Amino acid sequence: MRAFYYDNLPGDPCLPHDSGIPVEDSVLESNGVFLWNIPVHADGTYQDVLERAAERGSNNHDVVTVTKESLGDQYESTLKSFYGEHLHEHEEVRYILAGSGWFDVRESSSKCDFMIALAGIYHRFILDEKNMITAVRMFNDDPKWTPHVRGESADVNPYRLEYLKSITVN
Ligand code: KMT
Ligand code: NI
Repeated sequence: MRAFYYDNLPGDPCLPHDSGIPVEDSVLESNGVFLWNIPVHADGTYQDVLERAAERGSNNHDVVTVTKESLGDQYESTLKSFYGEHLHEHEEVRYILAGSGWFDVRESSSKCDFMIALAGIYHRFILDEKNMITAVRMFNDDPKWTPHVRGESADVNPYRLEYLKSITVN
């Protein structure tokens, strides 16, 4: 996984948009984004990833593949909802099994990358030029995917306010 500052230039959002300025892990962590690269076991399982997620309260997971073929009619709308900048009222916990894409806070995620982004962080996601990613999504009890799109109402969402408070250095 490579983390870098977005170049903010117009153009195809699937391209890297790499400003050339890396983001240190400590900066990501102080903003509530945690990254690891944890190999899949030879038999295809990833129990240690699920255990780490469980330590943070995710007791359940599913696997999603984002491609035109796998999503069919839902492809465009799914990508649109991922790419609109949003927050969730829960952590976004993802482990990449195959493919690649961009998480903005802009890390390039690829195989075996494991990411936790705290509740209340604005983020967006887009596929890269290869147009394919398979991710394990970890969650507590039932899946809750509701995106709260950046705006006046999400800006004062209690989870947003709590997140902002948690990253304020005293
Ligand atoms: C989200 O809510 O932003 C996502 O689930 C990103 C995509 S995981 C392939
Ligand atoms: Ni999200």
